Amino acid sequence: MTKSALQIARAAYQPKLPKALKGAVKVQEGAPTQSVADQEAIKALFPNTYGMPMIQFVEGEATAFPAINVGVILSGGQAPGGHNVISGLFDGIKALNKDSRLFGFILGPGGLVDHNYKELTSDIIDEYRNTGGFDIIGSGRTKLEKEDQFEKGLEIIKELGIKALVIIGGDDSNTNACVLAEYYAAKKCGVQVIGCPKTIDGDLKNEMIETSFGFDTACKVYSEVIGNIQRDCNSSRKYWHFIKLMGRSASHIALECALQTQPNICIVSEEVEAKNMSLDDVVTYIAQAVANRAAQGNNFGTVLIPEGLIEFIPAMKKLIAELNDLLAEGSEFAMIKKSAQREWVISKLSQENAAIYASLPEGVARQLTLDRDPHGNVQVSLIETEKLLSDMVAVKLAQWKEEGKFVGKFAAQHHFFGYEGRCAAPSNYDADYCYALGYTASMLIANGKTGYMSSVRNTTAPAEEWIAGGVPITMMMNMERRHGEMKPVIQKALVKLDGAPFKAFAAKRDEWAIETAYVYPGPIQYFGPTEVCDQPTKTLALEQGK
Ligand code: FBP
Repeated sequence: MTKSALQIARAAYQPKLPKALKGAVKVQEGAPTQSVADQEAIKALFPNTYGMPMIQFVEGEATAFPAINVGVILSGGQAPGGHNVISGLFDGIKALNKDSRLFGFILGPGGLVDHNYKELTSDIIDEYRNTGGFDIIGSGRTKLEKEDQFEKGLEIIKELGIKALVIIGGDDSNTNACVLAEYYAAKKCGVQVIGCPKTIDGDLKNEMIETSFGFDTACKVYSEVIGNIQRDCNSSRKYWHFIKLMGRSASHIALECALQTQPNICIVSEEVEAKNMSLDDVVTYIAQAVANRAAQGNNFGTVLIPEGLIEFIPAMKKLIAELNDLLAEGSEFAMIKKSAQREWVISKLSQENAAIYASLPEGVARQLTLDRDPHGNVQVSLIETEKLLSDMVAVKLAQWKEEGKFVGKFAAQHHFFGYEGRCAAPSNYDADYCYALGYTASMLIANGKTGYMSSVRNTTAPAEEWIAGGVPITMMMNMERRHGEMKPVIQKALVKLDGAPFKAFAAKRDEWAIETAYVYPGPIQYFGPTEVCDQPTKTLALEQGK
């Protein structure tokens, strides 16, 4: 494979490790834990993995470890740093015993069920160190939740002599990792399951998991491009750029990018929901900012829109919930001719939802009826919210123009940033964090743990001072309604409106809305001074009072 000079230099980068992981470790156990909510229900569902203590690794004395075989799975959407989790895991099990072996299951959890795997040897691992992407083994969204899947997995686990499985995924995948850990523990199969917190969306975090990996790099890539657009927009002064950013549910990415680039407008879905805003309220808010800038002669600007917005507008949320039932498996919708689908949907919805659905532009209405993902979620990345909002803003401004309330011009450009950031080469932060997460997973395995998520904390300090350990996954769970049933799931971390990142944004947004206060962060730097290369996200720094 031909490589660029940067790729060659980057391959040689040695990720930093917390001090405690640099030699032999020992386990320091904390107090027993309990789930964030619904303790009795979670305890009953996870009798073998509930209540385990928090774990921290401290320096210990070298002991001999037998060689172990480990399996690894990448689950869900790509996130920068996945390859470093795997290389950290590989180096960790090799440090314990050089004869340890690592097997990667191909294309996500489905690889375990279908017995599709490959051994990850040192020459393969070396090809992928510090690179973006999940292509070393591929990823997939198969949901591991049924007993027959667990049993099929067990067959190959036994055949390969695998002692532990590491599942690298988001909240849903780690929930499933915990269910699997419980199942194997209950059956006394002798197979451990460890999770690793992944997702660019940044919504798998809590007191013990500071951030999910990939969030840092993805936000830096998007912020670079938003900055470039802002410079373009400030140069030609003729467009409003509507920029949708990934983040299926939470608005962390949009908020972080706003903190990095200071756009004119950033919509935060969690606020829209809390204020019970309608679609028209959101449109009016944007149109007013456009009109205010136009009054100063500035017919240009930037609007950041979180991908999940549509589901947070209370009226739209109700509509989507009814659509989900209507389009559930086996519904007659699939049999209806494409041209008649809209009318069919309108005829089946409740009066209130039918009126909202009928008012939506054709494209968005169709996008809302597309297939759900395997977890039953609307695929919000396919909904062109940025176009929907700019079209509606244009209509409102035209109306205001007639009424003499708008004197400027309005021309829009649309962008969606998501896939371009998910496989970027990891920033130093993600390269180090991921490598440490993988290495920590190997130590959890060596110490016989199961049902734990690898945890690396204190990451706004130098890597030497990072704290590595494990968090029982049951500790992060609560009961939520999914597909009409109450299920144990890891609680999703949405943007907190009383949290420091949102407050920092809210304190400045009125100023950014009227002024041209753009910041142009530039590309991620991998080599150079620490203040340029090793900064965490603003979200994390603010959350940690830095
Ligand atoms: P994960 O939660 O699996 O990490 O994926 C998040 C995400 O990147 C979302 O931001 C986006 O909506 C979704 O994946 C897109 O999924 P797909 O890759 O299946 O199109």
